[in-house]
Amino acid sequence: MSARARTMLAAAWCCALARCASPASTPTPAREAGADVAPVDAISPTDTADAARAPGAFTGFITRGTGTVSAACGAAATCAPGAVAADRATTCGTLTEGGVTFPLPAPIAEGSPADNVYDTCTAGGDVPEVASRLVTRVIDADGEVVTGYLFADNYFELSVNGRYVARDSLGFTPFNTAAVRFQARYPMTIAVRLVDWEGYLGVGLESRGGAYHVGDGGFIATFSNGVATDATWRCRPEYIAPLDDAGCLGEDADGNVDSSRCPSTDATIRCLTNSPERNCLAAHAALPVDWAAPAYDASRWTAASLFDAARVTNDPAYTRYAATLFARGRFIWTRNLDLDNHIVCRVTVPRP
Ligand SMILES: [Ca+2]
Ligand SMILES: [Ca+2]
Repeated sequence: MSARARTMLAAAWCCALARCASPASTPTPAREAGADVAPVDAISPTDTADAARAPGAFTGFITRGTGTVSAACGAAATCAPGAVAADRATTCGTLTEGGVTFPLPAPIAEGSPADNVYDTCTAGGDVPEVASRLVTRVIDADGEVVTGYLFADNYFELSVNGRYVARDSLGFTPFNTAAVRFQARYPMTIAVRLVDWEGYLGVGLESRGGAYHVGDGGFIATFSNGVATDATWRCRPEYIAPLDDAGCLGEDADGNVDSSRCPSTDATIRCLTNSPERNCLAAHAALPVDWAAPAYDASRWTAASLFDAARVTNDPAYTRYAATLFARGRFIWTRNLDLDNHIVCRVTVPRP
């Protein structure tokens, strides 16, 4: 990796660690809208020398093994006494390799969490009165007031027109359904950071019955102005794990990374049976710092992939509202629902 590339990548992740995740506080770099972060050379812990890459090969960063758990995690919540306890603790951490520190599983915004329509952590499940107590987040005072409902497996952060609106109140589990209200003008850019959370930070794994398991993601949202998650959204992965070998990753000329050719099941990823906490690899692609900004041109990002609800979840946080709040939406993600653990998606809609 060249010194310039390392500096650029380090700056991007230092920004992430400084919790610049709120798009409102993300500085817009002095470059043309639509320009992508300059590609960086592929690097592996086992091969740190600059080397020629095959055309179409991944140009991001590869790490090996788990990171360090942080003392605090902004996406963790303390459930009420007597509530359904989370079966998976929400932890955050970092992994430093090659002079670059990566936030795990993603940088977490410091902004206020969204209210919930369904919450078994701090409420008894359904919260029917939530719509009446939503506070409108004013992005543009002359804009339209919009109410949205969001379900993420496992975590979302929402921004509209480049400004932070709300984040998921529960990082890992239990699953929850969020409600938001904001006021914003058209054209309206709705952008989400999405995380399939993990129990073993840095290798994209969780524990299922004591065994290592590759969890999957998924996100669905509908908004009162007619917007809903569908194939018109554009998505890009940032953190991909677990991997045996980064050679399965592809990357097109527009910087779209594709992990769909990589082994993606518990049975086919070899490192799961070979001390995964030490041996599984992860890929980290650089995101443009202004990825959520209205001026950023995401038209060349890969279109969101659609997934059947049955492939994503059977949790009541979704199924109780599948035919009502979420009837107009589809579950979206990048092309790999299993390995792509931290992704971003966005859509820009003209005046309806
Ligand atoms: Ca959640
Ligand atoms: Ca996963």
